[in-house]
Amino acid sequence: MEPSLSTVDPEIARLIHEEERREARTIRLIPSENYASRAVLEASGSVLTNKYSEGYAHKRYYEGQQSIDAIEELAIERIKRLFGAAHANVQPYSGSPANLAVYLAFAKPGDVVMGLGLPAGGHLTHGWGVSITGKYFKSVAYGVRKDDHRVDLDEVRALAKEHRPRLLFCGGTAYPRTWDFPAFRSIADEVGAILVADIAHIAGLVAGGAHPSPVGIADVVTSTTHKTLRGPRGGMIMAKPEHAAAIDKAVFPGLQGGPHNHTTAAIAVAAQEALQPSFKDYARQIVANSKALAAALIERGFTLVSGGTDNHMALLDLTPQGVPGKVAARAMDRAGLVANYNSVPFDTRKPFDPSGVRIGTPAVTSCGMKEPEMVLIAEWTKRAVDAHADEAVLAKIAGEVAEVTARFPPPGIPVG
Ligand code: DSN
Repeated sequence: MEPSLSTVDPEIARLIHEEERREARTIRLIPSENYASRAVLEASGSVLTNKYSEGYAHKRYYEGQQSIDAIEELAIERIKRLFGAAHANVQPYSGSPANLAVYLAFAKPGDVVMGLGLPAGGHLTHGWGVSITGKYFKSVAYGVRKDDHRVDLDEVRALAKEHRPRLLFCGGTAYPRTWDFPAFRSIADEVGAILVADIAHIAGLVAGGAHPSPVGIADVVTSTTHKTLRGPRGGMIMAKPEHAAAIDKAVFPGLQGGPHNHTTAAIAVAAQEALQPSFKDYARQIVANSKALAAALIERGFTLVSGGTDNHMALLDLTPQGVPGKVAARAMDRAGLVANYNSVPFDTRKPFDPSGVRIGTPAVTSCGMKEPEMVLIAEWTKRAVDAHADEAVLAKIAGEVAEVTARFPPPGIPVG
């Protein structure tokens, strides 16, 4: 019998076990995180990690693909069925490589690209300056309105007409409101741009019918697979039929080598889970929880960017509390509430020391928490932010959190 991990490498085994306990005993509020199921974790930790498979099913550069071809075809077929997509590529290593493949498929260095600016809730790979996408392409960022923090479609249209982008991105990482994909389609058509919807954050909501779908509207839809979709860490691209060949060529051989077959299998499993009727209930409950949490926070005096949420996340602007986002997020962490500090639109502080904290409900919903628990989370958040320098209060909250999380064990984790 081969020695187990705890025999071969007790240090790593211990750290993994500690992480299991941390994940089980704290409240996971980072909106881009979730708990993958045991089935997803099993596929992800399988022998498929041993295999090289450059190419696509039945057109590989290595032999021995009997299982791999079938697995990749299943993953593609399920993703297409889940989203109603004409074409799917499940090989991107994650969301950023998926977006980079889109640049490679349609744009040349120096071309104009447009996306929501990072400070307004956009993603680095939508053309932000420090990313390769902002260095190799001429990036024009649109923002959100100062009064309601919504994307200003008039501004998007005016900028698009002025700069004629090759790629127009919609989607973001800290945008708590619904995306109007048909409106972006009409702007893209007016200026001849390729419309790219990055649904990394909301893929599970789209799959479950809790957010409108851009599939069939956008030319290309990119996503990660591990956020609201609850799969393994991975990426995917869906495209209209006329763009299928360009996307596939850009992913391989354009950008990547061999696909991560263990991830492909786990994406297939996650898609199978998301195709079950219960996933619609899950997606709906994520949004119901998010709205309940937002309302309970507002009741407790917090200011929310845009005044609330339509989706799985909310962004707290802690300027009125006079507590920097980083100080608040670290105090919350010590209290067992794991969130991340984040810039808010028009932030007067720097990105590494911003005014906001970003929270979300995909993970707590995976644990079975509902509206009553959202009120508890809001109350703990208030107490933790108020007592950010009081270790005794933070420890007391962490104890209360552990008592409640014991009643809501997360999927995929063998310890309580
Ligand atoms: N890092 C992801 C997030 O937390 O939103 C986006 O890439």
